[in-house]
This record gives sequence, structure tokens and C-alpha cells, in this order.
Amino acid sequence: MSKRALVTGVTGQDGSYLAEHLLGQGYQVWGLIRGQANPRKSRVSRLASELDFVDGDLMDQASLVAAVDSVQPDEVYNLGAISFVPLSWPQAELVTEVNGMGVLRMLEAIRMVSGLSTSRTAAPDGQIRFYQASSSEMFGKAAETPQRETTLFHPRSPYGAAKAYGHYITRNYRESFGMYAVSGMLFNHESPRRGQEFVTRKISLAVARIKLGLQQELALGNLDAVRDWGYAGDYVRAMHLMLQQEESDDYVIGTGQMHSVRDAVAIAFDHVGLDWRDHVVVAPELVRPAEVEVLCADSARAQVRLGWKPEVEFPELMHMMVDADLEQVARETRMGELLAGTW
Ligand code: NAP
Ligand code: G4F
Repeated sequence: MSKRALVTGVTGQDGSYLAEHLLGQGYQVWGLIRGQANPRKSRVSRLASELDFVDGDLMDQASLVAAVDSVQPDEVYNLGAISFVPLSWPQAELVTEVNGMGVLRMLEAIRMVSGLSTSRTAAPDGQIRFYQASSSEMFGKAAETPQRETTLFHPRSPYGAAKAYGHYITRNYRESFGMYAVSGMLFNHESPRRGQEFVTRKISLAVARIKLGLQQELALGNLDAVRDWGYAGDYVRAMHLMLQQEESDDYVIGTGQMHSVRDAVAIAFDHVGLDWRDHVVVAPELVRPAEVEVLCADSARAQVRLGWKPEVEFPELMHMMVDADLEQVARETRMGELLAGTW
């Protein structure tokens, strides 16, 4: 019989890749959909046509209990979150509710549907396995480089602080109730499906528009920030592997390669034969109240225990994103011209 998976955040970058990956592995997959007439539902349906949906919101405990109860999943992947770090300063309470308390609500939904009492210390066989989308933002002002599972947390944003709560409460449910609960401490991962507000996609889209003569300038914040950027398609394989082990544990996932925002800009502009210095301007308002300067993963545990390794290198990733945006912008421009009758 095929396994059943419930994925929150299915309309996001990772959710869409994970749904495709699980369907490819023969799973039946349900995506949790929030809101009335969520416009991103049809987009993910186009990418993964066999995907089913169930209503729910990480802000609403009863909806999560109903979703878990109706799907009866073998595995729950909690990818739902407000994932854009800068939004977490002006909307700190909301981000804490969704990204922190939302994890607790999903764990509680699993505990209740599984019939685990709060005084029980061992979960029964056939339990629901849980994956939490933790983040390298928890390391923040990192105590050591590279960062591994044991590196101290020093979050630098309300987003990072909420993710740290989600991380610890996941571990706590594992230790308290014997739940198979895993935290994937993932470093930045990107793709052509990345939201346009994140720096790699902001760059790839701007490069495409500048190359096609639709834009002149790209305003960015801190060009010196260093990240460990990988490809989202590689990272969802790691999420799945984490739930297939004999015992649950936490894993750092990243490439171990460091690049600055300036490197990302240079690679992207160079790919289309342009000099970034002619187009990039620094906008002080895009610099964050507290920055995470350097992130770099030590994924040795995942490589040894899960047999996981990334396949796409950073320059290839940036090229993939620029090429996809060149195609998309050209298509949209043609459509716009057709509608205006000028083509
Ligand atoms: P994303 O593209 O921004 O997607 C976020 C998803 O969360 C969307 O599907 C959104 O659905 C959903 N969501 C937001 N609020 C919700 C709520 N109240 N209830 C239920 N769902 C809600 O993010 P991503 O890049 O795929 O990241 C997936 C997860 O990994 C997130 O938890 C993120 O924090 C974490 N993470 C990401 C990275 C990375 O580099 N990408 C690294 C480490 C950790 P709607 O369509 O309803 O808005
Ligand atoms: O692309 P970013 O916005 O990603 P950030 O803040 O690292 O967060 C992403 O990765 C986390 C994992 O480490 C996830 F948990 C989180 O959900 C999200 O997916 O910014 C990357 C860097 C930052 O240092 C930022 O200051 O790029 C710098 N940057 C410079 N100019 C910019 C810009 N970031 C954005 N978004 N826009 C700019 O114009």
C-alpha cells in the first residue's frame, strides 16, 4: 500500500518540489491549503496534478486536527511559514505565531489524532512521523563556522527566534512522547520557483529584465553577506530521507560552500555578458536591523547517515535561475504586446 503524506506550505517553493518528489516515490500526497480561494493552489496543481488538498491553517488548532484526522498520514512535513526574514521585524507577533506556535499546533494535532496522552512517554508502533522545516537562521551570529547540529543558536531576527522555538519544541515532543520528530536545519536553497523577494531570485529576475531592456538598475542591501546556497530540488530529497531512518534525529543540510551576495550578482550578470557594476546600486533601507553575516553548513552527519549530498553547484544554480527568468520575462513581454496589439 502506498504511504500517505501531508505537506504544509505546499504552495511554496519547497512544498512544490517535495510534493513532486513524494509523488514520484509512489506516495499519496495531500497539501494543506489555507485561505479562501488561495491563488497559489492552481499553480501547484499544474506542477503536481495528482496532488490532493485539505483545508487548514497553522494559526488554527482545530483545522490541523481535522486535517491530520481526515488524511491519516504516515508522514507530516511542516513547511508552512512566513519565510521572508525582513517581514519578521514589522510583523514579529504574526511570524512568531505561524513559525513558532504553528509547529506546536501541528505536533499537538498529531499527538491528539494518534491518541497519545500527555503523560505517555512512548509512542505506539505505526506512529505518524513529523518533519519540521528548521533554518540556519537559528545560528544567526554564528558561534563557529561551519555550523553543525551542535552549534549554539544566536538568532538575529524574530524569524530566527521563532524557528528556534519550533526546533526545540520538535525535539521536546520526541523526548517527551517518543514521537518520531525530526528537525531539518536547512541552509538557504533556491530555484526558479523561489519567491521574488529573496535575493537570488531578485537578482536573476533583474538580470533578465536588464538584458531584455526592461530595467536599468538593481537596488540591493548588504552585498557582503555570505550564504551557503544550494538547490531546493536537492534539499527536498534530504527531508524525505530524514523520515526513513530507524531513529529520529536532527540534521544540518547545506553545501559547505560560501558565496557573498556580491559573488551571486557577478555570476548572474556575467552569465548574460553584462558588468554588474554598471547596474547595481546599494540602497541603505534594504540593510537589516540585525544582519546574519556568514552562514556555512557542515553536513557531515547527513552525508554519513542519510547518504545525502547536493548535486547542483552555486554557479550552475544561478545560471539555471537566470535562464528561467529570461524565458519567463520574454514570454510575459510577448503576451503583453499581443494584448496591446503591438506584436
Ligand atoms: P515559501 O516559498 O515562502 O512558502 C511558504 C509556505 O508557507 C507557503 O506555501 C504558504 O502558503 C505557507 N504558509 C504561510 N502561512 C501559513 C499559515 N498560516 N498556515 C499554513 N501555511 C502557511 O517558503 P520555502 O522557501 O518553500 O520554505 C519552506 C519552509 O522551509 C519554511 O518553513 C521556511 O521557513 C523553511 N526554510 C526555508 C529555507 C530556504 O532557503 N528556502 C531555508 C531554511 C528553512 P500560502 O500560499 O497560503 O501563502
Ligand atoms: O535571500 P534572503 O532574503 O534570505 P535569508 O534572509 O538568508 O533567509 C532565507 O534563508 C533562510 C535560511 O538561512 C530561511 F530560513 C529563510 O526562510 C529564507 O529562505 O537574503 C540573503 C542575504 C541576506 O544577508 C540579506 O541581507 O542577502 C542579503 N541581501 C542583500 N540585498 C538581500 C538584499 N536580501 C534580500 N531579500 N533583498 C535584497 O535586496
